[in-house]
Amino acid sequence: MHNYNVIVLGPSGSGKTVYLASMYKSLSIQKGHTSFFLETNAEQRKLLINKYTQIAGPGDWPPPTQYREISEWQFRVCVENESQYKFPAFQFTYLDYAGERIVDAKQDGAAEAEFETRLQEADALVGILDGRRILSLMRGESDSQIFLLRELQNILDIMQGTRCPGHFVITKWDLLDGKYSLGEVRDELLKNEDFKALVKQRSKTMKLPLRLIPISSVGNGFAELQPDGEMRKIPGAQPKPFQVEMPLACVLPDQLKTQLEKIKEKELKIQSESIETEPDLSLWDIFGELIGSGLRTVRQYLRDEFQLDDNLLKLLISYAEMGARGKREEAEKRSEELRLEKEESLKLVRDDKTAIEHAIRSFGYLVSVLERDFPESNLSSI
Ligand SMILES: Nc1nc2c(ncn2[C@@H]2O[C@H](COP(=O)(O)OP(=O)(O)OP(=O)(O)O)[C@@H](O)[C@H]2O)c(=O)[nH]1
Ligand SMILES: [Mg+2]
Repeated sequence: MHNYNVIVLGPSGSGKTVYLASMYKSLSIQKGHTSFFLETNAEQRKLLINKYTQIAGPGDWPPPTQYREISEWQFRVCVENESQYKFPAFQFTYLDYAGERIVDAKQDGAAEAEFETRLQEADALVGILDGRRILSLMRGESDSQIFLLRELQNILDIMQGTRCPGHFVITKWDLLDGKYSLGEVRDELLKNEDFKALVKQRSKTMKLPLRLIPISSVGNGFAELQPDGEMRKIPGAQPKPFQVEMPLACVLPDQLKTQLEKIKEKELKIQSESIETEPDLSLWDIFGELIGSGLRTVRQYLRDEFQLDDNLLKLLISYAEMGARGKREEAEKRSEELRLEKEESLKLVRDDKTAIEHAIRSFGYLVSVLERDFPESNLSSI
């Protein structure tokens, strides 16, 4: 089973652990929208469920992750077919670093070396932007400078040194929802020169997918930020996690996109053209029709998990190539098509291969929903 390493980076208190517990809880049962589920071992399940119970219950929030504790969570994406047979499709290893480590990483040699190794092995980076800090930034409050100078800068420095796809996740979106749009938040962040430079470097020069995903681990109406800074739980309210599945769903489609960009670069080198002089060439421009030998050449470069059925591969390539360029109606049409295809493919699940194909279709569908509802989430078009 293919494993993807995902590193969650963010300062202390930004909501990393609450997000992972909430994602696991939301995805631990296969439901219509997602149509796969997450499984973990008995020990981690207990820990995550305990954390979630603490989050959802009336008492205190779970305590911060300890400095020495590197939490590593293993999630298997499984698909259950209509006869209730379960097939594992992929594994995701999530690394949840204690926030303090990110800020102080440079002070501890051994920890820094280990962290570096992990970074080089990562398939995706998730930079956590604390929704509460973003709220201060939008309001022009004084502590927003701390956010920009210290917290955001640390995440940017770390991302700068890597070549894997990444996204920014804005946590605690419940605090911003209805007050500010994602477009407004994005524009405010882009006023920061370093943020803007990173976005440009990743999307234009490195051709890496980059997203800005709003999530809320508890949803609207569960907690209220008090003037003294306390995050007070509203008595009797139930959590309704919002978009916690999206960052996970983006990992595979973004990996495919990254691989396709590398293929283009290699092929252009062979054809002795430079990707810089021809920035927006599609795979079709380079290989001609993606049938027969064109598709075979692309396949030679693709990693094992993307050695899919011809039709599915072509479909995924066409969506990856379309990226953020489509209009709203196209985005709606695309997500509806993907929803229907995903439902059809569930009926065909009978072994690991068909389960993998179904899981990939489900991820593609979720990404299309994200791009439909939050077109500004795709930073590649900046
Ligand atoms: N309103 C709101 N508050 C949240 C949400 N998620 C987390 N919080 C608040 O943020 C606090 C910190 O969340 P954690 O997940 O523990 O933060 P962390 O990033 O793991 O922090 P460290 O473990 O110290 O690195 C929680 O105790 C909550 O008060 C959310 O979705 N909405
Ligand atoms: Mg934590």
